[in-house]
Amino acid sequence: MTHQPVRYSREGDIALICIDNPPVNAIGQSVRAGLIDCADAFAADTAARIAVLYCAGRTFVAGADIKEFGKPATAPFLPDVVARLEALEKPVLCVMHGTALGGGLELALGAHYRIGLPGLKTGLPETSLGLLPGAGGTQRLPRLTGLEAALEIMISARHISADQALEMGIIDELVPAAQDPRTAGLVKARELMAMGAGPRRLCDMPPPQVNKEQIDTLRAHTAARYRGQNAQMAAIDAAVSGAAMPFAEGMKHERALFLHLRESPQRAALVHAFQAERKVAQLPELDGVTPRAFSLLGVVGGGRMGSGIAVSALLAGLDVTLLERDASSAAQAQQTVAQMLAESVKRGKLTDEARTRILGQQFRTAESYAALADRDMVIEAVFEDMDIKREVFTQLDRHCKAGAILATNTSYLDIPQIAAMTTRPTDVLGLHFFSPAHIMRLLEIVVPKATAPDVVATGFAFGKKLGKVSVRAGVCDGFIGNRILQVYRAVSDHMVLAGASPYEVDRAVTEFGFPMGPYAVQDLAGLDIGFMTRQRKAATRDPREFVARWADEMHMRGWHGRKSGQGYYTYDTDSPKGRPCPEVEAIIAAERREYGVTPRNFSSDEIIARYMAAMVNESAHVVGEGIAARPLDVDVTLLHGYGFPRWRGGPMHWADTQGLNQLLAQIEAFAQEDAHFWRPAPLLVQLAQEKRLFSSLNS
Ligand code: T1G
Repeated sequence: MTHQPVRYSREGDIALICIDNPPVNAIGQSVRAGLIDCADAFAADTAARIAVLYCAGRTFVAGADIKEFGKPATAPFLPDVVARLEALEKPVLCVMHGTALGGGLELALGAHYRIGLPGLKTGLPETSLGLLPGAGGTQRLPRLTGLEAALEIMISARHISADQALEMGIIDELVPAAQDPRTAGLVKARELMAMGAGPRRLCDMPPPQVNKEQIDTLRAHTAARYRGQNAQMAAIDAAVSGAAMPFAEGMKHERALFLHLRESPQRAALVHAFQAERKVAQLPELDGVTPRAFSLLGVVGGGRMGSGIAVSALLAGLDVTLLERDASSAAQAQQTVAQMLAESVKRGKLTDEARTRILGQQFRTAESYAALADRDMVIEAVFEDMDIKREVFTQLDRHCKAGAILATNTSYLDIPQIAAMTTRPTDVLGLHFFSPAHIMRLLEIVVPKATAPDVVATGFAFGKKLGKVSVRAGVCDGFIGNRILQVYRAVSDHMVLAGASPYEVDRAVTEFGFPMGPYAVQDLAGLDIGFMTRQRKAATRDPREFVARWADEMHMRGWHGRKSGQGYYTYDTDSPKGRPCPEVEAIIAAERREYGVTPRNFSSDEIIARYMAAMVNESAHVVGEGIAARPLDVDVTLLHGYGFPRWRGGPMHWADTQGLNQLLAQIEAFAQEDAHFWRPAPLLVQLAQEKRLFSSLNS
């Protein structure tokens, strides 16, 4: 018998409409059709006086089926399904549990009564997918909560809690104790019948009041906050216009806006990002491999990174022993961890009691490697120096139990070389966190050839436990993210040498959608970091590679960026965010003269064309060499670790939208200026010739 995603049944005079479409009861065509059939069955069932709509499984409907986007829309359409429910002459009660989101909340709003189970989260996150609520959410929710509250939910795309939903009137009642949705529905339905409750339709409620001044402010704020994005402004348009027209007209207006966004490149990019960050942990090498234990974690090094890693693990419920070299460093680490946990309490991620419990029971510092003997996994986060790593891994090898996993957080040192310092190279891998480690979600799992499959699987299980987005990386200088970063920073320097100012490059890059440009980022990270990287690479650098000397000159002057008040930008009370610095431009001009360069102008378009061509080309090298498993792995890395604008999907998704032939032609033209830097990636050449897209490699 084929699975029925929506089932109709009756208990006495109560009809039960149950959606059962794992894993999250997404509303695809079969669910929509099933709901229409059940609505018709309920209407015709003279013995049924009220209907309970609920879901089986872990959550009420989590939204329309994202997998259907990009394909032709198929009837019955969700707005019509919701309208069918709402129009029923007998009352419909909806029981919401889990994450009732998007089309799930809109379906619930089509019911006449709504109750929530403890732990319910709800909301209209469509704008995070480049859409707006397209099944009446922009019309019904404002009638329930008021316009501003509804718009805040749509624009922020945040999940609101059960208590907030009750307070806003989205649910009529929060069921006190954890019950299964069916039982809770039957109890409430009997109550409603006893009250003689009839249909209560949101479409019949008066439209929300519009405070023009507040809406204008909201429009301005949203346009600035979501610069370049379409969905948020469209949601405002749909809801505000709907408030000034009959319900049916408002629904038509919402539908037109929704269908337009559904076909937009931004929707395609955002859905790609959503699917990619889930697919990135799905790797054939992990199939059927059982991870090792990792609940007892050791961290070596209690600086910002080590403490951040410890806090990330503590927040995930792991037990952590943090090793420092002496009592004062251990005390400092203890203080850093306690402070980071206090910040988590302030951000509402943790209760004060939980923080006390963590510090009392789950966390401890130590000064002897013997304290790590019971650890399932140890992550080293000490200074980026091979001699120090050698000392640490020699000690770990000596003290850690057999089967313990030894991980390094190094950003660029040679992990196979570190592994060779131990007698257990199969148990060694890289876990490259991004600072601050307890906030940034990206985790590069760097896998030397010798690493055992269950060690890799443990890295991914550990990353999932910590709520990270884990990406598998092969071994090379900079792994995936930093390797690509170095190239688009280099192309920026090439353009600055040729005549662009650092400030023009930063402006073009922020207009493209990055939060900051490459020079502002270097100021933030510290120009001394860049100086040390250049020094490190000097010995092995290809002599054909251009390296700007102005950055060294700035370093010599003690200009270390934001932390010293002077970098590419000048930072002071007048310009806390930094202002261009004529002295920097003079230093750059002097270097141009040394190279005999006559500076020329660069338009923002040319800056972006070169910036993105360099980024895509290096990304294609990274995928072609197997450092990244698929193009989507590069997209996820750049989205989650380097500020790539999510509504553009990542460099490889973006490249597909531009056309690989066009990009290859640009790179080949640039290669006339510098064949070494602009060597076309073989994978890009191959795909362009075969008229394929990077996405064809994401399966
Ligand atoms: N459609 C299809 N599949 C979905 C899905 C959806 N809406 N949501 C999740 N999945 C899949 C997901 O791909 C994964 O699959 C599995 O479910 C578990 O998800 C008309 C147009 C609900 C909070 O934006 O936020 O309604 O990888 O790993 O961490 O106005 O999924 O196992 O094969 O994320 O527990 C609006 C999107 C849609 C919610 C659960 N709804 N989903 O998180 O599990 S647009 C959303 C989420 C819409 C209407 C509009 C999360 C979650 P696989 P997961 P999780």
